[in-house]
Amino acid sequence: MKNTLIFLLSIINYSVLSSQNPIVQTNYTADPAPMVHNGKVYLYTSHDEDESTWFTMDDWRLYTTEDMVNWTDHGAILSYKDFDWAKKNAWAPQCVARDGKFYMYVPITDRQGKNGIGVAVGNSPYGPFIDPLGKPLISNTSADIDPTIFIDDDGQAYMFWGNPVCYYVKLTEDMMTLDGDIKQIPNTIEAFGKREGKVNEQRPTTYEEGPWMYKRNNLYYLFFAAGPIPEHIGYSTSTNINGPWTYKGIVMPTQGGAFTNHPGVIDFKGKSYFFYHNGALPGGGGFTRSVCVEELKFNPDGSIVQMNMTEGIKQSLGTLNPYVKNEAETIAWSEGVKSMENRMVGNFITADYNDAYTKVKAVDFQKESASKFTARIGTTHNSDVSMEIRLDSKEGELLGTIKVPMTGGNDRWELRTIDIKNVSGVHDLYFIFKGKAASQILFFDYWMFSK
Ligand code: FUB
Repeated sequence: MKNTLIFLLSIINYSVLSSQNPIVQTNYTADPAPMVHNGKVYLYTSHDEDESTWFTMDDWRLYTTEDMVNWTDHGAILSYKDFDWAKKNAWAPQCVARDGKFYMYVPITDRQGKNGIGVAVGNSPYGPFIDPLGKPLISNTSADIDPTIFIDDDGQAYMFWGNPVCYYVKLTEDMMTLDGDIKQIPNTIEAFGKREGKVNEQRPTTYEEGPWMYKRNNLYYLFFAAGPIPEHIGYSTSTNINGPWTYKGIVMPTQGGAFTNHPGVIDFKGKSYFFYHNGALPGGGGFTRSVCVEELKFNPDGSIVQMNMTEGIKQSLGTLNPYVKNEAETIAWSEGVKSMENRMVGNFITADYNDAYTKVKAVDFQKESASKFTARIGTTHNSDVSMEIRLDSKEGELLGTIKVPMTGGNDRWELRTIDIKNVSGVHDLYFIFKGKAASQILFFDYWMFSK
């Protein structure tokens, strides 16, 4: 009995410590829109401002990964302010690649207070993106939010969107022109299932908002945020992108402390992944949401194995090379850390309290030992500020401690190199930030090891 208890406690302890969801801890993020491009996942998100009590959302952020556990923060890559006609509400986006260009489709409220969908174009998935139309691509009704773009195997592009009904339209190859009339998927019980709870004339089915189009084995899957509020995620399928659609059930039930949810689905390195959001971070809730990811599994008949919100993907799909420059904002897990950006160094992180930390997973030091560690770092505080480098846990083996130089601002940085205890093999790496200040203890831009 005692042994069983110890075993169970060790599992619980391990699983709490190894949680990977939410995948971004340095900002509140929502409405995940993953895109796979050249062996990398580009995750575009909307962004809830800290302490938000409404959908206060000004910009869209980008995170990337090659291993599904270490995510690099690329900061805000587009703002509603980049659209001359926009007033507010940088809501659920999606970016797609076509012929070497990247198209960001975004819902925005215009200066007349009308909802619409804009498109911004970039030559790189990191931006910059510009608005070539200078006006919304779609602006018909208040339902015009939450675009999902899908390019079919024959090259035909489609946009689906809407709340409380789902519209769709073909796009021409330039991705910025409507090709034909806007249609609406009939909002029938057959297509979207019967809504539970109070009868609502406007919303008779479970379809609410946030559609995401996906295709597998010639079957089209329409994922969507489903009502009543608080939302769950449902899905419908069709053998034809023009329908008819058949409601197939729940992908993820209502969970996680946010009253909205939003699906995003990709195939990556032989697996399928389902992105969503909840309110799981400290201070989190309906207007301070966080993006999470689960592996998406299918039954042999193509139906989806319903899933719960869990601690996420724990197994890295690769290893990280410590002998090249690694960004401090490449993080598998962190506590007490915020990401920031400026012109001088781009994206970097700051620690908001003593013992705040970041963790990077599956770092491969190889057989030969690393013996030196270098970081670009700085602080505005005169008192003792340092950064510990530890292995495998926050209390794990101490490789070394860097005394952080008083540079005087996050526009002034120093490169510091220290000797460390020799290390080889594959390890999780922890950076633990020490200092007495009440916030912004230090600034940390990048790190690398050498032999
Ligand atoms: O994030 C703002 C809005 O909340 C989105 O557009 C909806 O899908 C819901 O998540």
